[in-house]
Amino acid sequence: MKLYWGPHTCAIGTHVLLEEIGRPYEAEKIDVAGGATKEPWFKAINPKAKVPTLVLDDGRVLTEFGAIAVWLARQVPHLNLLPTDPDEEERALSLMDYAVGTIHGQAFARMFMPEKFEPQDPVHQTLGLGQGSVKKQGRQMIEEAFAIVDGQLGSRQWAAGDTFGVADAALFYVERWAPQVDVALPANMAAHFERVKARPAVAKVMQVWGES
Ligand SMILES: N[C@@H](CCC(=O)N[C@@H](CS)C(=O)NCC(=O)O)C(=O)O
Repeated sequence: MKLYWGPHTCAIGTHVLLEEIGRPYEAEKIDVAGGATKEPWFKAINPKAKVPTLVLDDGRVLTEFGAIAVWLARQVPHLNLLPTDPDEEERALSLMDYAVGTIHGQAFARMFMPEKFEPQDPVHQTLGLGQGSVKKQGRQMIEEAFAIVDGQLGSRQWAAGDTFGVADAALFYVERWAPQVDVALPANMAAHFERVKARPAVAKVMQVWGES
């Protein structure tokens, strides 16, 4: 298996899951911020031009954080990365989808790429008129979403079930972005973030990413 990743991206959650499952893999760093995902060679692999992109040994290409996470979890059922209990499984998928689709895709995206959310007419585009309000909205969405996740985590060690799993990897990558936008993690999320970081697999990945 080969994971394409770029610094500061959500692909760290996938990298963590790969490290956790203990199967052989390669990880190739690409310059996402510099536009590497838009280059023809990368789009030939993943036309969506995004990381995480996971290429399997038989050449199949897996995309989308949640889909890759579930696929990886199913390779190693004994690790319980996705709970088998239907209620806990729903909880894991719900939290993961909220982290990926709403917290990342809606809220952080407004902070990181406000130009994609502001009106596309030449006046707004030239003067950047809408960016301030887009960022403000993004911050508010992050704070509201963090409060919801914090309440759902409560005193639980892990997002769902009794062990680390796919939802923890998703929460970890959005928790890690909080300082970049100067938003404080609420107490339960802050404790969760430290718990995830303390895992040997996570420490190893963070070292590779130059974040330890
Ligand atoms: N829906 C995708 C989102 C992935 C995504 O947004 N990746 C970002 C990095 S965090 C990316 O590759 N951006 C490159 C670009 O847009 O040029 C998923 O869940 O995997």
